Amino acid sequence: MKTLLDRPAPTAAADLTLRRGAARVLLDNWTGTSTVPSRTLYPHQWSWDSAFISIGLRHLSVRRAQQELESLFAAQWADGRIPHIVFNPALPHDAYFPSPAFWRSSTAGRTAGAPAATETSGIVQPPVHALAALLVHRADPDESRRRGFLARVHPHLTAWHDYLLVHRDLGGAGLAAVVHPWEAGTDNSPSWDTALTRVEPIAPDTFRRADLNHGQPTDRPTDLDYGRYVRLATDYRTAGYDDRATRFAFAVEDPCFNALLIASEYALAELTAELGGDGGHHLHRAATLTEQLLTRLWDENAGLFKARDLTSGELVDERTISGLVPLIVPHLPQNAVRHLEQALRGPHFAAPGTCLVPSYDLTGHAFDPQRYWRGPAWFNTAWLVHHGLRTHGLHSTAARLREGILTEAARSGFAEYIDPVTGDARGARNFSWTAALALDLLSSTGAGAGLEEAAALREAAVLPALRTVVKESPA
Ligand code: 9WN
Repeated sequence: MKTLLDRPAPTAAADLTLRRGAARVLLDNWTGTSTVPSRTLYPHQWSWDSAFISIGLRHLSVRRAQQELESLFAAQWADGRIPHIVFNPALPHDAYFPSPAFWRSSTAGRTAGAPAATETSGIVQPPVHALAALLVHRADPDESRRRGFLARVHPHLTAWHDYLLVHRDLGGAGLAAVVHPWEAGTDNSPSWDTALTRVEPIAPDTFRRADLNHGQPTDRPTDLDYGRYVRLATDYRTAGYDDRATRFAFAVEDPCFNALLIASEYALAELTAELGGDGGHHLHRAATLTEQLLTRLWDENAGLFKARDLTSGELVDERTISGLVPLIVPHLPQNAVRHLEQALRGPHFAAPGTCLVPSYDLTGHAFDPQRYWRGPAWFNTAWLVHHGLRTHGLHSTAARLREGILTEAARSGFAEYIDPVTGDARGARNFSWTAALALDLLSSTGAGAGLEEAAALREAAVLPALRTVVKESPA
């Protein structure tokens, strides 16, 4: 079993190889308008994937990073929701399940404002988008201003946040609720197990999973999980994806989702100010959300955040990565920051064989190092924790995590996730956000790359060559 001390010190040559490999994944997974998470397992456009991808892509082509976000926003519903999948009409219907024929967004979602000419899912994913837009802007503010990027994305981002804060405040306290495990992004987390027992699964012979054509059954959710996922989505569709009309069998306030909303509200305040407006409204919302996050989801005894099940009204008694991601919230009380850093170093999350953060408590009753979101370590959540550690000035822990992310991205072939104990690659390979976020960390010392870092990067020898491959056309 490897430890951090066994790792060779990173060399410039190793970094260059990794940078090239990451860029290659992003180039290969580009469809012409956006990037698929994986050519095999996830062949359409996913919402929070595109946000993470744009954060890496900005180092390769700012224009392409802008397009990544804008192609997603083009599929936004009139009620403000940004769908979790935008389907590529050129692919056969059985390329992914649930397919457009299942969601039927353009017909079943018409009243809720689904686009008429694009097929999408009807649910959402965590709101990383404003944060991503800010980072894309910062990569080259002159180019961003010249192309009017912020002015175009700003209305989409405000409508998106308004949707979450108005339609999804199902608990009535101001936090946004998720109504399907896929909305949390941590789909198969043990945090959802109890809530899902209340959901009557649809019989497995009534639908055909596509994920098992490409993924190992031991890495993926079970048929019973799928039966429940399909039931929840079917019920939402039957109610026209109307948040007021649906009787949600699953409704949860998730700390990761809401922490990302807070970070994105801060980003939106900055974007608003950059456009000459007053960002005060967004700062106020971020502060109120932070207060509610602490009041409703902080567990002082456990020293981390937990999800709140809105049906039982109780906190879900599981320690998951979602409870650590709120480190990205800028104005957390010092006590919470201290507890979260301790949790990262303690027995529940300090993985013995890798430096990434497991998705679930290593000592937890449901821990499974292979099955997705029930133990494996993911690169996007590690990047978010890294961002949070830097936000709070915890630079040495952040540096350790950064090295872990880069080492494991290289070793795993840009895997979707890894076994936190052995470091073995799991899920898809050549996975876009793994490549994008590795590229981001290679390209900057932190998530909020400043101007100097972006400029230094543009001069780096490898990127002009890669730009030729990208073949940017003049705007
Ligand atoms: C369902 C695309 C997505 C990620 C999610 C991850 C997984 C989909 C699936 O893949 O979910 O949305 O089919 O399992 O859990 O976080 O966005 O990469």
